[in-house]
Formats: sequence, structure tokens, C-alpha cells
Amino acid sequence: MSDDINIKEMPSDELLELMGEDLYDGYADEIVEEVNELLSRDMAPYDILTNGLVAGMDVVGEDFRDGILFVPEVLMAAKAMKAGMAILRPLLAESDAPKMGTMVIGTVKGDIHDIGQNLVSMMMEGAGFEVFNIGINNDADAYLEAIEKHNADILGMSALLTTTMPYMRVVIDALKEKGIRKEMIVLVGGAPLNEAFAEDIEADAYCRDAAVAVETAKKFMAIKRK
Ligand code: B1M
Repeated sequence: MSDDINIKEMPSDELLELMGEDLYDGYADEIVEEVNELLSRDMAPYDILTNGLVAGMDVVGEDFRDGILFVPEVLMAAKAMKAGMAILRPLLAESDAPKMGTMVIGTVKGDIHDIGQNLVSMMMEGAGFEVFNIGINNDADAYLEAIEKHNADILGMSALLTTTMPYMRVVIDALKEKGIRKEMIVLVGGAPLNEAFAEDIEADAYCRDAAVAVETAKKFMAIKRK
């Protein structure tokens, strides 16, 4: 962000656009300032997240795909995104809602993308779920161990690569082998997935984004409780 820009005088829609540009350039400090400025204007944390940070990351994704950006630049953008998410996280997780259920979530083996699943975790916590986020690069044993340890109702798996998404089937097969598939709600997500894939691997549902994950989890928990 150039020094002569005064964000305090900028209209909120322009500030959201500037956030996208600063995210693209990996300017974490500026992102922090802009998130705080928008919060001071009473913009809802979810709107800052989706219209500022996620929208900015979409552009990064397109240029990464097209060979305009490379891994180091994308890492900087991811760092800036996480700096913004760190401010929003407690606000999104603030909820007086009764405990809705327990979820274990993690990215599958071979995959180190964690921004999406962190976002899902934040939104699920905000909706009253207890969430155990086991991070990246999880093999089937890691998921099984966490499910057992936390007595989870829901397993959430994330994959961002076409090469890692098939591993979700391995985890579901491991649940079946352990005899706990039927009692688990298995939700999957990540940019390369779709409903047909979820059906094929016998997950309970594909979740396009964090908001859909929350709605789907609520729906399945209501069925489970009945
Ligand atoms: Co990577 N990367 N990346 N990357 N990266 C993608 C995924 C890619 C699509 C970029 C591209 O080419 N356009 C491409 C995959 C292509 C493919 O598989 N067909 C790709 C590639 C190729 C790679 C590498 C192989 C690059 C290389 O090294 N040559 C490498 C792989 C490393 C590995 O995992 N082994 C790699 C590395 C990286 C970085 C480390 C640089 C960085 C990750 C940093 C981090 O996560 N800490 C990175 C990033 C940032 C991206 C893009 C640009 C952005 C991903 C992101 O965070 N999106 C991405 C491009 C893209 O997706 N358009 C890309 C924002 C996030 C909010 O969205 O994760 O989709 P998303 O999550 C959404 C939904 O999908 C859903 O809800 C979330 C919130 O709404 N969701 C769930 C996700 N998980 C869910 C789980 C659920 C429910 C919903 O459970 C219930």
C-alpha cells in the first residue's frame, strides 16, 4: 500500500478492494490495519472475510494457475490472509449457541493447504460446534486417533489438490474397517471436489464453502439426534 493512501478516509467498498490488492502483494501489516479499520466501522467479520480476504485470495489463485504468480508470492499472500484471519477468528467464534456437536477436521495426507479448513473451523466454532483442527498432511490413522480421542460426531476432510483428494476414500475405508463409518458424519470440501466425487467416495456430503459446511453439519446433526 502506498504511503499517501489514508485508509480512514476511504469508502468501505474501496477499502475492501485495496485489501484484495494488499493480499495479492502479501502485505500482512496493511491487511491487519485494514481489517481493524473495517471492524471499527462495524462491518460484520464474515463480510470482511468473504468480500475482502477470500475475494483477494481468489485472484491470487487465478494468477497462480496462469503462471503469473509463483509459490513464494502465494506464500506471502497466504501469510497476509492468515494475519487477517487471526483478528477475525475470535469474533467469528463468539457464540452463545448451545453445543451443536463435535467435529474433527484436517487436510489429507500429502496436502499442506490449510487456509480453507481453518476458515471452516472458525465458522463451525462460531455456529456452536466444538472443533478439533488436526492441521495438514493427515493419514488415516491420524484422523482415527483424533475421532476416538475427541469422541467426534463429524469428520471434516479438506483437499486442494487433484492428487490428494483420492486419499479421502482411504480414510473412509479405514472408518468402515474400524466399524465406525455409520455413526460418523463425513463432510468433505476443497476447491477440486464436487458432489459427484463426494458421492463416489461415500462421504455424506460435499461442502462448497464454510457457510455450506455449517448448514450441512447442522442438518446432519439434527438427523443424528433424532
Ligand atoms: Co496451492 N494449489 N499448491 N498453494 N494453492 C492450488 C490449490 C491450485 C488450484 C492453484 C492453481 O493452480 N490455480 C493448484 C492445484 C491444482 C490441482 O491440483 N489441480 C495448487 C498447486 C498446484 C500447488 C503446488 C503443487 C504448487 C507447487 O509446489 N508447484 C503446491 C502443493 C503443496 C502441497 O500441498 N503438497 C502448492 C502450495 C501452495 C502454497 C503453500 C504456496 C499455498 C498454501 C498455503 C496454505 O494453505 N497455508 C497455496 C495456495 C494459497 C493456493 C491457492 C492459491 C489458494 C488456496 C486457498 O487458500 N484458497 C489455490 C488456488 C485456488 O484454490 N483457487 C492453490 C482460499 C480458501 C478460503 O479456499 O481452500 O478452497 P479453499 O476453501 C474453501 C472451500 O474449498 C471449502 O470451504 C473453504 C472456505 O470457503 N473447504 C471446505 C475447504 N476445505 C473444506 C473442508 C470441509 C468443508 C469445506 O470439510 C467439512
